[in-house]
Amino acid sequence: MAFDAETRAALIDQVRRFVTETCVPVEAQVGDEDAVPQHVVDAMKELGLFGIAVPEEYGGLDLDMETECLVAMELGQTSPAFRSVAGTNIGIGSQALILFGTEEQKQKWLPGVASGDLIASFALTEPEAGSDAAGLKTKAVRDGDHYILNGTKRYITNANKADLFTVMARTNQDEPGAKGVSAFIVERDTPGLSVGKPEKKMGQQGAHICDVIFENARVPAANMIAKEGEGFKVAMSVLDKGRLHISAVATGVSKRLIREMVNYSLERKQFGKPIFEHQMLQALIADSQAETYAAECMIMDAARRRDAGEDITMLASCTKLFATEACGRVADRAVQIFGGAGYVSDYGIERFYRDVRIFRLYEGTSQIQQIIIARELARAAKAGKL
Ligand code: COS
Repeated sequence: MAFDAETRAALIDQVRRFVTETCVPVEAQVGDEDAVPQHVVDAMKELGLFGIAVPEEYGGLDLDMETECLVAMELGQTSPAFRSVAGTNIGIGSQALILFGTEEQKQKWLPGVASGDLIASFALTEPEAGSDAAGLKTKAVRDGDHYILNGTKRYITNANKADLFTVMARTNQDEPGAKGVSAFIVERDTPGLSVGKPEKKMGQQGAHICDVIFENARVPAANMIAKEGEGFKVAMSVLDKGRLHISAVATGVSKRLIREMVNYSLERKQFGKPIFEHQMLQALIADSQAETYAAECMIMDAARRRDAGEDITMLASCTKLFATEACGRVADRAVQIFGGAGYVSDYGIERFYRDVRIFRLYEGTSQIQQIIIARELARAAKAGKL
């Protein structure tokens, strides 16, 4: 839904207040305890954050991509673990259902996804299939009006809280690539589905990733999303949108870190004056601002084009590559400006430094984004459209 400027500004303002008043005060606690407090989750539900991408008729806010990115940029201005609570409902966990689900499937699950009563998760990656997603091995073999799933999914965000999973599995065992893959909605209580223990991670404590294991899990054929053999394309379309969303979250973190750098360097004195007045530090801050502004412009342009119905596969990859790499540089500069204080945990800067590292890995590594960009250029050239 396209929002008028006033309604959109009010929504952004609400999210900003939620971030500063509810999330920021408990950032350190979440980092230490590896859990987001229930009152924060409840506040997110109240704000409707779980359903921002869900169509209105299923109880969501149905934001256009431009507004979703603005919201994600606000949510990024605190520990990314908070965004992750609703992140899979907003993005990769629910998008297959939203984009390709049947009316019946949507009615069954989307209202719960929108309210946050159902947590949706996206299960593509496997122990032997990360960047090469089309090489996935989880099998789905037809048995009457069910499919029997066997295999293991790895590093699945929110798996330990999920009520339903969008699972990509191979339905054609004679076709080893993308064409043999189908997508399913699999409910958590399906017999034969189990979830492993949360992994210990470098950062984003409070957000969890686990294995999801299928041992003869019987999934109704009615839970297939799109047609048999279309699951890989479903996953890639989901990721096109997810990559824009992640770019916005990363850029939100960059904005926060720039604020931290400026405020700290105006206060902290060395050589008889605030360190901000040392031009070498100004350069670090200025580069951070220029790169963050560039990322913001890319995100807004790509989001508007998606809203206008354009294919944004290449733009989403350009944006994710640039925004997440820029965020990594900004976090590194923030540690540099804080000096020793950036390396100890009291100031929270080292936590952000660890938190942002995953942005360059998940939903497609920077190298995968480069491959997609180059391929899309070659495709356009061959079609005479470059
Ligand atoms: N939207 C729709 N369809 C797409 C698509 C997209 N963005 N990208 C690819 N496809 C289609 C292709 O058109 C192709 O279909 P046709 O054969 O009918 O033309 C099919 O999907 C296979 O695509 P492709 O040949 O490009 O697949 P590859 O295995 O060569 O590689 C990459 C695809 C590398 C781009 C893909 O595996 C990828 O994105 N990997 C990273 C996975 C990832 O992000 N994992 C993170 C997990 S979630 S945290």
